[in-house]
Amino acid sequence: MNGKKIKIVADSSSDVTALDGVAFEYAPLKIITSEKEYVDNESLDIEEMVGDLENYKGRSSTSCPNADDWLNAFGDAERIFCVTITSNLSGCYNSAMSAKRIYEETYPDRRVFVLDSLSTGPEMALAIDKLAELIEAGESFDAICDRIVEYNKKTGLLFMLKSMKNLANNGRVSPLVAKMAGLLGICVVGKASDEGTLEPLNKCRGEQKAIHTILSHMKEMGLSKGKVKIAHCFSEDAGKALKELIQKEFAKVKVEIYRCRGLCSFYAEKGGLLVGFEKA
Ligand code: X90
Repeated sequence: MNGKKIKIVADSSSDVTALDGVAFEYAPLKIITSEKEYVDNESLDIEEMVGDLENYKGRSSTSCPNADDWLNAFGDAERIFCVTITSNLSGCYNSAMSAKRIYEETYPDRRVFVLDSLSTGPEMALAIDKLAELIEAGESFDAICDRIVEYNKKTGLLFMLKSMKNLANNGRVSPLVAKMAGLLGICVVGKASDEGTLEPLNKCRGEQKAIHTILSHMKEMGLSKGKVKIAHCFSEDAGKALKELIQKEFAKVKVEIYRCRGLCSFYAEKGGLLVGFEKA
């Protein structure tokens, strides 16, 4: 790819807004109520949005970028690696594939690869970091496509949720599952399934129990070294507690904590944690 303009592009559910060393652009999703439309970009005041939504009783939903939005994010890059939220819960992947077809037809010497992460948030962020690493190492376009597909199979996403109201209202989990999370003091721990759906695993009484449960799932799935990314929705303390637990047992694991941006905040809701990790 020597001399070619290379770019990584993702939808805003990855919570990544910029990268060092490699060109990056994101296509924002939108959070919509009858009163307001929130665009998930850097101008979004997430605290204000979460506060508004807490008091708002009407219907709320989200919408994914369309092909034009993706084309804007592609810009004029010649080699594009695009990462999307799971195609099983969102239209992002489909619209990115439409954009890829249009882009490659319009510019026959340019290429776009779209990775369906089958996940979201911090697991997408891990894939984005890996892409940047492979690009900086000077790997070829085709080699990077193969490597990122393999890498994505070796990463996982676990989560802890205190409310699943917005997920249920938008048909992303069954109302029955959402009911468990609605109970006072109950945290639902779950994972992104291999098919890219939301799979509840445990009902935990209290945050401490939930964090320990997340750690034991990570161990079962082969955590030992490598990277962990924790995205929290106003639950930094829980995130830090999990970070400490991990580092006490696995000194070699690098753990990063940050706040969810708009889309993940809407669905994870206050008190939610998303944990992306490398399995083995
Ligand atoms: O296209 C759209 O409108 C976006 C729909 C996204 C729906 C799901 C977002 C989930 C965000 C919640 C916990 C993690 C679940 C992971 C499942 C793969 C975060």
